[in-house]
Amino acid sequence: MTGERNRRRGGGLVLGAVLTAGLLAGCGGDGGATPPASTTVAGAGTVTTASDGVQEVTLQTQDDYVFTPDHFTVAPGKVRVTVVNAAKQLTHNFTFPSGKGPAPIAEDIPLLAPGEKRTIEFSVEQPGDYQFVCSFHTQLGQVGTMTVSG
Ligand SMILES: [Cu+2]
Repeated sequence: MTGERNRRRGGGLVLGAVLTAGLLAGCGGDGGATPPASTTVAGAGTVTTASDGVQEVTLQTQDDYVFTPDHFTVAPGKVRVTVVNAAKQLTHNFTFPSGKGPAPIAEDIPLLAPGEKRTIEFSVEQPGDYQFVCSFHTQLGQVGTMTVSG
């Protein structure tokens, strides 16, 4: 059981290394690739209230396995989350796994290709910590937390 999980995780890391090697090999004589982090969306993770009263926040993901930021806090009510995939290579998604928060959140982004951005809107009432993940890369640590304040 544990061995199988370790093997799968190892496979993911090897794949990541191959992709990285491919990127490095492909950059030729142009002086090197631009690090993905330099494309961070301005204001990522800052929760603002839109003119329609809905709380808004933008998260980013890229060719590593993280959400930037991986934590944000909202008040109970309507929330609009936009996820920007700044990756050149990796397709991600965004979902709240069932049982990982005080109440279920059914809204998700099933597929987010490189260069895409998508927005979902949902309501939360129950205070607490809601885990969100990219289900493709959960085992590589692509997880985060939305806190609903009390
Ligand atoms: Cu992912």
